[in-house]
Formats: sequence, structure tokens, C-alpha cells
Amino acid sequence: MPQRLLQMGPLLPALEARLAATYDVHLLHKEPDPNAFLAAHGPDFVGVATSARFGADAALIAALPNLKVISSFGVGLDAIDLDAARARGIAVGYTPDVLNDCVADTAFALVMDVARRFSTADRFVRRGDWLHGQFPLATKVSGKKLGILGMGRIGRVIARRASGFDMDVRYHNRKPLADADHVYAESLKALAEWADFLVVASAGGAETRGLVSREILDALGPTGYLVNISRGTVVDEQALVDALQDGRIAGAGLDVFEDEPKVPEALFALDNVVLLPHLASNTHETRAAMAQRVEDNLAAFFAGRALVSAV
Ligand code: 8YV
Repeated sequence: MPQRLLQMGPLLPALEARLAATYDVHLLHKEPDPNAFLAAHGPDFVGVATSARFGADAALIAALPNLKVISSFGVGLDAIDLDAARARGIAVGYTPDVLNDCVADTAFALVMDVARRFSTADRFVRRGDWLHGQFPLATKVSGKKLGILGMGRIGRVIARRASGFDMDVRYHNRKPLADADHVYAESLKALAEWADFLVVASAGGAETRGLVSREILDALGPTGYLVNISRGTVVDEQALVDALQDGRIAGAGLDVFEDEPKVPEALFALDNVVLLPHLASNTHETRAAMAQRVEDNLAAFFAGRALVSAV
């Protein structure tokens, strides 16, 4: 008998097909009344297949009394109630590392785009404005100061990208790293004051909510740029909109937002902002590797082995 898995939302089609070929998968998001379904059938499921976006909250975990394993597509764990999983001894698998390159690439693309204004310049050409004059000068990236909030797996790759651009890199974490090659800033404010570019690469969740506040944005100042590839919740979004509108920071490159897919409409009118639809890991190569890790974590669990990437 195949193991029974509950799938929380649409996943990569190739992954869905492979999971369905191996397990007895039920799609919770196709249920007209998911709560009624869980009340009637919750005890049937031993595994959950989910993503960083759909997560697995405390209510879901409580509704699945025989749950033993959660396998999530993504590195972010902010939508999974890890305490609830831990309390029940439920194994949690996720997909770190395989997406570091693409997320760091996206961070760097945003640094380049927001400073050099490539997206704005592309619109300028398409509008036919080049026929009537030159595009204004932009800001140089190479050799500048890049501050990283969250020197984790992805932060380290961003730092490596920055070294290719001869940038000076500093970082802030809860604690200095024993093995970091870069200067540790004692506070996020000190990092923001120092940096030309502040890149947010920390985890989401309660611990980092609102860390990039109005005060931090003011420390970054009118020549500083903010880039966020982590979670919208790390930045006080209203404070960011205000700072951009008032010219209190120079610009922002954002792949993530507080209430996706809703983006504050006030940002649409601003040319010093680059807006992406949370696409940092969305390449064929990286998504295939993430899908493989979701499968490998489940296969390891059901074979009685340790997960390849366990939380
Ligand atoms: C994905 C992400 O968009 O890994 C993460 O935490 O945010 C992204 O890679 C996400 O996993 C899709 O749900």
C-alpha cells in the first residue's frame, strides 16, 4: 500500500506527477471545504507535501494525528509551525543550498538594476523616449559598500558575487560568525549607516519581523539602496513606501512583499524601485533540484533513513 500524503497546494507539475506515481496523494487545495475534509479524513495521512508558501500551520498539524513527515519545497520555514512539529516528533524536510546560486544571482541583479536603472531604461527605450534625448546618469555599483543582513547560506553566496564586483562587504547577524571573511557590524543600524546597498537575506518569521524599520531606512539614507530577497515581513513595508516617496532612501529592489501577491500600489509610480514577483529561485535548473530534494527527503524518511535536508 502506498503511503498517504496530503498536498497543500499546487507544486511543480513534474514533482506532482512523480509524487502521485509513488504515493497515494490527496490535494487539499482541491477540497471545497478543507476543514471539513480534515475533520473527516485527517487521521489517514502520514505525510504532508507542501512549499515555503503553503506551509503547515499548527491547526493543520493538529488535524493530522498520524502525521510523521513534512516535506517542503523551499528553504523558508516561516510558514511551518516547527514547534508544533517538534512537539510531536514530526520530521521536517526542506530544500536549502540548491537555490543559493539563483537567489544570490537575483539579489545581485536587483543591486545592479536599481542602481544602474536598467528596468527604467528599458521602459525609456520602449516608450520611444530615446529619440528625444539621453537617459539620465545612474549610480556605479563596482567598488561600493554592500551590507548583508543575514550572513547565512544565501548571504555568503551574495558576498562572493560582491567580491567579483570589488565591493567591500560587511554583515549583521544575531551573532558574529566564527568563520566569516567579512567585518561584522554590531548593529543593523551601524550596517545601514555604513552601506551603499543593504541586502536583506535573513530568514523570515517572528524573530525578524519589521527589523528594517523607519530608523534603519533613515540610517541607510538618501544615497542608499535596499534590496530584499528574503521575506517581505523583515521590512516595515509602509515605512519603506514612505522612505521611497520622500526620497529618504535612493531606491529599492524587491522580490518579496508583506502580503504577496499584493504589492503596495504606491510603488508602481516610482521609477527608483524594481519590483519582482518572488521569482528568485524560479529557474528550470534550481526548481528541478528543489523538486528532487522534496522527493529525496520523503524517500529517505519512508526508507527509515535520515532526511537529506532535515530542519
Ligand atoms: C519559493 C522561497 O518561491 O525557498 C523559499 O523559501 O521563498 C522560494 O524559493 C518558494 O519555495 C515557493 O513556495
